[in-house]
Order: sequence, then structure tokens, then C-alpha cells
Amino acid sequence: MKAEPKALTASENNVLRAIADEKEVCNPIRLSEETGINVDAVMQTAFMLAQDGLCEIKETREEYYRLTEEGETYVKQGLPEKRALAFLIDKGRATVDELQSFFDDDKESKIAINWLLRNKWSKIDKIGDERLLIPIITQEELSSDVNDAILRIVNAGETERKDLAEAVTKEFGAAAINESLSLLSSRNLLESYSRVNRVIAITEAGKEIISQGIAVEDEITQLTPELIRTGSWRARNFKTYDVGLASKAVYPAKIHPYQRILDSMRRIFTEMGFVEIKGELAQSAFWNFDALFVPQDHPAREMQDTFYLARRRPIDAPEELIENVKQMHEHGGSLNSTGWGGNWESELGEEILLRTHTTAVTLKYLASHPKPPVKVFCIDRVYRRETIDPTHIPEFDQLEGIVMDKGVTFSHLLGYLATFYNKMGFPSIRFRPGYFPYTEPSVEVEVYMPERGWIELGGAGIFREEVTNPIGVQYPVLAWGLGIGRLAMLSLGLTDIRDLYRSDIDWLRRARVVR
Ligand code: FA5
Repeated sequence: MKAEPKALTASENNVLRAIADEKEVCNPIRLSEETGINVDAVMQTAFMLAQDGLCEIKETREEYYRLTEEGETYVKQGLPEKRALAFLIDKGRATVDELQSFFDDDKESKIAINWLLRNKWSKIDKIGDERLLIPIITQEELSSDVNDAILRIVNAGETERKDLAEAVTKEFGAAAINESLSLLSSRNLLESYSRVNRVIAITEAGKEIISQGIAVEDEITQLTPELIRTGSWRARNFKTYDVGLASKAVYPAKIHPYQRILDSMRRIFTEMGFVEIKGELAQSAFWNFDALFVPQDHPAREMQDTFYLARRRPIDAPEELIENVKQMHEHGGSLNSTGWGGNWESELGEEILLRTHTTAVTLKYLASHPKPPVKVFCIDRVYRRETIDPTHIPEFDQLEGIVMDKGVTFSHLLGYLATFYNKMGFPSIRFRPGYFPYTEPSVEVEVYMPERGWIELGGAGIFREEVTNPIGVQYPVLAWGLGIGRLAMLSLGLTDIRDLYRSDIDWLRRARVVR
């Protein structure tokens, strides 16, 4: 194929000629030396030439080795097992204690003994009460050791695997080298990493254009005030840029993905007319459990589920309200309810705990705002003694909400929840019958994830009269408590809730700013 005569820029001309001068292929560093152009600019120019088919760029991924800090120390001092063997050969034999005192540090003597035995350089004989280390190879047999040879070569600087293999294969064989490389890496003396190497070669079209003689055209790379003022830019050629070329990634500062999710939850509820409230992190058991009609012998109140503080304090509620709650627990108050029976003990309500759910916060708010309408939400941290696993952590955030008004119904509750989850990007949700001591009816909300099936994200229901009556609320209260971590995990494509709190810088950098 005949190449079209093409005008090149001065630097394209320089680089193309330098490539053509090389025998077969050349690397960017060499081209940079030849042309006096820096390596990055050489590569950029080579990419332009490659686009026009004048040169070819080949990429290979090569494996390299370098010494770790420990590796460097051992190259200087010798491997512990080698020093130990020299010591044993010199003395003929030594007790384990003697060998230990030969080394300054205990860790090194342990490494030495371990490898002396694993390499079968020495054996242990028990004579009387003493354990004796006896060398079983000679210094000469040791003189050519593949580990030593490799460490010495890598000590000279970072080494490509194929150069390393070339240097020692003849003496030790490929299998021994592979074994030694993985052993030295697992002993943390060497570390390997890979790097992309690029080589550049001229193409037939490139050769042809050189033989035809290259027309060099002057190109402007930077627009100056002078060019604009005089209008001379009109008659000049501008360097073109290929915006499709791969470039260095830029990682601008951004809001943490989890924080972004919290912000969008706030926005969604605020848009639906809710007001955000806050509550105390340490609550009385009264508000966290008793006022919610949780029986005093409920398993969730046990130490293994709840973090209790060491002290108590008088219940933070008016006496009349406490009395109402007591009556409700013992016999159902003035309602047509049996309550839980037995004695309700105010000492248990005085205990202080780290709130186990944010329902304590909304209920307390409701008690001080018993007149309709109430439409509030709360986003806050709760604490439970949990066995940690991919969907359970002991500290997590909940999104709590209540609506109290004349005529609100169960359908409104389902509507609020469906709207919220849809706006959060979960079109498929379902409600399953659930149980909470404080709501009736109760539901559990689940969302559908194609690869994982249905996942439980929260609980909801209508507060029982046993809850609303003692605090003086006369209208229905829709209530829900949703796990934020699980929702965030799913919406960010994570499979483990703990990943939300790990500062994995790569993940944070890659996290999208816009969903
Ligand atoms: C409650 O906490 C109820 N208070 C919710 C409620 C409020 C029901 C108002 C009715 C009326 P539950 O224990 O199921 O319910 O927790 C609610 C959500 O918190 C769970 O669905 C889950 O998404 C999340 N969650 C619970 N435990 C953990 C945990 N250990 N780690 C992470 N998320 C959790």
C-alpha cells in the first residue's frame, strides 16, 4: 500500500526518524535520549504517529522483583540459617540455647532453626536432657545456594523476572528458581510487581514516508495574546488533540458515598414534608423499651443484646405518664387489653443504655407533641451487641419516621415506604407480615436484588394503643425504622456492610459522584 504523503509536526518528524534509526524495536527512554524530548512527550508523539499507521506500539506486562527491607538486611548480614550453619560447622555442634544466644534477637534464632531443619542442613539429637543441633552438610555443599544467588542479583536493583532467570537458570534450573522465588516472597524477603513496558517499531508506511521526504509543518501548541491580537492565528495550524486517548485518572475531592446516601435520604423525607429531629444517644430503658410496651422480661433487654451503662437515673418522664405505662404493662390500663401481667418495676426503666433503635427518639418526641399532625424523621446511630457478619454490625444507623394524624391508615404507611425506596433506586419492594411488641399490624420491608433475592431492610407498623394511650396520643401513628447500612451497601454495590466503614482508598477514588 502506498502511504499518502503527509505533513508531520517537527516533533513527529524527530521521533519518527529516531524510530526508523533503531534496528527493530526501541523503547521510549532510548527515543527520549536520541531526540532530546522528554519521555512523556515522546510517548504522546508516538501515539499520534501510531494513529496514522506510521509506527506500532506494543505493550507487554513484565514481572519485576525488588528486595524488601528485611531482604536488604539479610543480604547484608546473610540469611539467619546460613549464619547459624556456619556457627554449627565451626563448633561442630551446639545446643539450642547456645544457638539462641548466638543471635541478638529471638525471632532470628527461631527462623534459623526452622530453616536449618526444613532444608535438612542440620538435625536435632537429644542427648540426656539437652537438645543438640548437629550440622549434616558441609560449607562447600552450601556454597552454591539458589536463594543466595537470587538475593544477590536483586540486591543490585529492581530486576525483571526474565533477566533473573537468564542469569541463574544454567546453574540451578528453572524449577529451582521458581521454587526459590515463591519461597523468598513468602518469607517476605522479595516482593514482586508488574509493570507495562512499551516498545515502538516503525511500520512499512512509516518507512515509505521517510523515503519520500517528510514535509514538516509548523504547529501551534499554545495560543498567545500576540497571536490573538494580531489575528495571525487564522493562518496557522493548531496541534490537534485526541480527546479519546487514555489519560491519567484524576481523583477530585468528593463527599463520602455513605454520606451522600444519608444526604439523599434526608432530602427525600424533607421533600415529602417531614421535619428532622434528633435525640439522645444514651436513653433510659423506659423510653427505649417500656413506653414502647416491650415486656420487662423481653430477651432483647438482656445484657447480650443491649449495652447498658453502669449507672441509673430517675426516669425522664412525668410521673403520670410513668404511672400510665405501669398500668398498661400490668393489666392493660383503661383499654380492653390484658397488658403483660405481673409487676412492672420502675427500677428496670431507670437503667441507662445505648439506644438499640431510634424508635426511642420518635416516641419521646411524640409524647411531648401529642396533638396532630406530627410528621418527623430521625437519622441516627444505634447500638446492639451483635455477632459481626456481612449484614450485622454492632453500631449502625437507622432511619426512623412517624406520621400521626386524623385518618392516616396502613395504606398511607405502605405508600410512604414504597415512595421512599423507589426514590432511593429500589423499584421492587415487598411487605411481609412482621412482629414488633409496639405495632399492630406490623410489616417487614424487603427489597429485591437480582443476584441476592429479597433482603430485609426495615420494620414498620401502626403503634398499638398500648403505646399511644399512656402518652396521651389519640390518633393513629404510622411508624417505621429502616436499616441504613444495608440499604447503602446494596445501593453502592457492596456485599459486606463493613466495607462502608473501611477507608479503602481505591474504592473511594472509584466511587461515582453521580449515580
Ligand atoms: C427495629 O429496630 C424496629 N425498631 C423498627 C420499627 C420501628 C418497627 C417502628 C416498627 C415500628 P429491627 O431490629 O428489625 O427493627 O431493625 C430494623 C432494621 O435495622 C433491620 O431491618 C436492618 O435493616 C437493620 N439492622 C438491624 N440490626 C442490624 C445490624 N446488626 N447491623 C446492621 N443493620 C441492622
